[in-house]
Amino acid sequence: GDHSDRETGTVTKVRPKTKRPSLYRVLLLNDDYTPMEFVVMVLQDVFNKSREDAMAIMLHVHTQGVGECGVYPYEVAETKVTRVMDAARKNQHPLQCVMEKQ
Ligand code: NFA
Repeated sequence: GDHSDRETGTVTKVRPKTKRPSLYRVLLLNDDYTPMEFVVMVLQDVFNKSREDAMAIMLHVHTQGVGECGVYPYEVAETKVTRVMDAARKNQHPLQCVMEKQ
C-alpha cells in the first residue's frame, strides 16, 4: 500500500515484506547397528514416506553414508529430528538425524 508523509507531502510505496521461511534439510546418517527395518519404519512414520520411498532412502543412507529425508521450515524440521532421536534412544539404536539450512 501507499504511505503519505503529512509534513513533506511525499507518498512512498510500502512493499508488504512477507519473508519466506528458511528451509532446512533433514538428514539421516548411516551407522553399523541400527536395523534396516527400524530406519524404514522411521521414514514411514516421521517423514510420511511410502514403504517403497522409505526403502530407497534407507538404502541410499546405508550405501552413501548420509541421505535426505525431506526439506521443511525450521520448526517442522526440528520436530522431526526430535521424533527420530527419541525413537532411536527409546529402542537403544545409535541412529543419528540432523538438520542443515538449505
Ligand atoms: N547400516 C545399517 C545396517 O547395516 C542400516 C542403516 C541404514 C542404519 C540407514 C542407519 C541408516 N543395519
